[in-house]
Amino acid sequence: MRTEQPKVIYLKDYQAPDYLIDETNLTFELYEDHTLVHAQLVMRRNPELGDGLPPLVLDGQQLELLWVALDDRVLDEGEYQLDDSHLTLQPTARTFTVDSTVRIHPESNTALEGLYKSGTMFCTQCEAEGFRKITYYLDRPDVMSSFTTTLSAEQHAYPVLLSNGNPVASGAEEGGRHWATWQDPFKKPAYLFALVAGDLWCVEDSFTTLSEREVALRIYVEPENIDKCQHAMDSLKKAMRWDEKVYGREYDLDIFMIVAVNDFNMGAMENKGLNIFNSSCVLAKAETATDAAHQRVEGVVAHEYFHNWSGNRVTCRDWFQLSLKEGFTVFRDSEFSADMNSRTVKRVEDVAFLRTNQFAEDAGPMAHPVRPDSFIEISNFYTLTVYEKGSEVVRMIHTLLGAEGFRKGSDLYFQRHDGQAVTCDDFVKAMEDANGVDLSQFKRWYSQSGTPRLAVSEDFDAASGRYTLTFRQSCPPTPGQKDKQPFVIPVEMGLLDHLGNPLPLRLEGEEHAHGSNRVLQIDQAEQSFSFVGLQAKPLPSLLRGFSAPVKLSFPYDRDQLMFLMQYDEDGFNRWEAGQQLSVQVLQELVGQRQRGDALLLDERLLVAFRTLLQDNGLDQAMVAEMLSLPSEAYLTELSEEADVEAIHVAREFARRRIAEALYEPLWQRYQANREASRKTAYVAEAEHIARRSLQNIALSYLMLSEKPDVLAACLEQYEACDNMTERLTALAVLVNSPFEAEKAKGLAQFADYFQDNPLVMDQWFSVQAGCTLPGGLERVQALMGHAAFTLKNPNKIRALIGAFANQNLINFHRADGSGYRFLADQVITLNALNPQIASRLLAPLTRWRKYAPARQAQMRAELERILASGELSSDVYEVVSKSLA
Ligand code: B3K
Ligand code: ZN
Repeated sequence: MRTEQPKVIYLKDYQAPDYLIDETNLTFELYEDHTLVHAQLVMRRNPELGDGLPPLVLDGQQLELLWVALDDRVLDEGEYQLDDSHLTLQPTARTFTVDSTVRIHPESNTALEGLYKSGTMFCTQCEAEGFRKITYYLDRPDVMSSFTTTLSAEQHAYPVLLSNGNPVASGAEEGGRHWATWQDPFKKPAYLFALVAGDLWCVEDSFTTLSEREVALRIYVEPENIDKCQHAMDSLKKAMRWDEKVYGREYDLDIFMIVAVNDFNMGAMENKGLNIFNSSCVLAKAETATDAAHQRVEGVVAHEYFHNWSGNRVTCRDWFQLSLKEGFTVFRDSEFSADMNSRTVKRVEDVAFLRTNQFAEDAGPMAHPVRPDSFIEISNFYTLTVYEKGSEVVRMIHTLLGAEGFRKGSDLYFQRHDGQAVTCDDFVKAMEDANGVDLSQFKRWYSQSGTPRLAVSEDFDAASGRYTLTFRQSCPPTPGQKDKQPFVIPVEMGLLDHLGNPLPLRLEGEEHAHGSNRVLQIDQAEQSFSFVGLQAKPLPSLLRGFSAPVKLSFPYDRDQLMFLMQYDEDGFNRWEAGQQLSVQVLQELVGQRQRGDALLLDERLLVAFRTLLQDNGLDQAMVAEMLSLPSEAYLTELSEEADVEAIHVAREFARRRIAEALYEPLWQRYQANREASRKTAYVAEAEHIARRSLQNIALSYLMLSEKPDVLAACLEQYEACDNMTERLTALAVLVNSPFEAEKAKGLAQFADYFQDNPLVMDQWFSVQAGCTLPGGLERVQALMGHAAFTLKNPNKIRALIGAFANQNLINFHRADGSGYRFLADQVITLNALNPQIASRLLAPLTRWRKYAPARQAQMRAELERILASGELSSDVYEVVSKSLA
């Protein structure tokens, strides 16, 4: 907890460290009621700084110092200063050694930061500033050291002892204990340190690198999960091969380990040679994990592996540079997933996620640049902006330079900075130097927050065959940033003729047309591009592949959108046209509802959906994506002032009309796909995933008809399927239906069968948390009393409380404010247990400006109540105070 006034830390105040740590030698004695940590730090004065010897200020929190020695001499109390976050001593020479022993309590660490216990196992999470809860240290990423780590523990309970690098020695001790020593030859910052001790089994494999080195691969799990590791292992090998092929990056140690733990604040952590994962991002098999979960495992395993170069070999100078490793690595993992699966589907999923969630963040009180310039608590900046928008920024560099130019840039970056802690500027500089380009204006993407708007208008001069597109960019004010300078916005585009054919593109001043797809570079507030040689007015297809994270507007009418849905050669923009059509139609319904008019769905949406369903030549996953109406959360993001009830009613009305009007084609596609699923054993591959996704969305529409045939089909799917993808959808559809008896039976059976599998129980909680029927809050409150629920496990909190507050908008925003009160109560409780989780859970309350005055007042009142609730963690304090500012 915070004892002093929280301090704001600024990028502009960055200073290189006074001292460096060349070697770190650690010994951990793990016991049930405490742990002793002995640290020996071989240090020297930073040679790049002056001659004097300033005091050495080591970071340390929640440590009980037993003794400290300087060059082997134990210091008296008067020879050092101790406060609740530092140990300060005075070196007397330019090189010296600091030894210390501290006592810590992993067994009672509920914040899951530093060294803690997950079940019976010891594990660590040090990023960003968790290492200071393990020992006194220079806990900052620009201090890189080699590590040697010895762990000792009781042999029977902790047969497996792991740390970073290579195992170098081990042995038995008296009293049933044993020890192991690990050595990591690569210098690294403390945030990449890891340790694991537990009763674990492992799945083993190996990988031969491009230069023919043999790497041992191991995935460690608790014994009951040993049958759920194959998918992660396959994903790891694919990722290793892909990084060699696409980036020329080889793995560097002789062993690569992944450990799955149940209690983890995030998805996973890229510790050198010893990745620690939330079990939800490792374990997957047909019977227990959905297609989405399989794809998440593949993506996260790849992400953490890719960090070995983008993050570990080349790391961040300071935490303001977090997107240097995260934005780049998200870009790398999304390209990997696109190559392993369907590229267009992956892009559609990522863009829908970005626009719903990151755009909301960028429009809210916590908006910050991809490279923030200040923070109170760095844990609050592992955000959608740093990760997802950061990835979009790297993607734009890739678009501007082309694949080859980008590769030249990444090669130079890795070669130039291997073993260093660097900045976002260094990354861009390598891209510039390798390609001879100037990206100085482009870098505004790193420093300016907010989502740019790009309004496009057209003009056609029939006499000269000249078609002009005019782009006007603007960016709304965000906290601390009123006026913005123009961004560099790459707009990939094409033009279609009246038959839907792509037109050759020739800009005024060019001798010939060059292809039918190109990237326009917008870098001024207002800018026009004229295409010449056109016989008739074309229809533009703009921002193909979502080539920039902007809100683009063009005055398409609904017929034009239907046309683009069918004919655009860019698959992403076919989906995008469908989304825009759906948004227009839904917004019209919202208006009707607000005026008290009868609801009337534009039949063109039904025509468009029918065409999709009847075309058997289309990728089924894309059909499923296109049939999915924009979420209530996205419609909220698009509203000036969101009307929760009207949005819900409008969307539900549209879903029912679609189900009614397209019952036949939906039923046909459902039956054909379910039939195919029945005949094929589960495989987590693109074509099969596509089939199941269309089958499942069809079922969820069909069930709205409440016909007995559909209920029977749903129950058949629920009972007879061989995989969680089909089973969970059948359950979710049942849970949202009026068939109370079947629902109760299904839920009970499911819980009974899967009660010992926490990850499956998470899905059981989520399905119920997401049920939009009235009484949602009461259901969630009741489920908090279920034996499988605990506030100590982040996955459980996300599955039940997080899913409720983020996805079940109609229930969370109940007019009496009880949803808000409930969430605030949970935040107050969690603030003491796990500040990082508490602070994340708060996000929906921070969006209060989106709602009508009555709701605003209720939400603000809950934020005020949290602020007044007592001693707040810096995590919760920062989010609440900024939201109220
Ligand atoms: N680098 C970790 C993030 C850990 C954050 C802890 N507050 C996961 C990842 O992005 O790979
Ligand atoms: Zn990452």
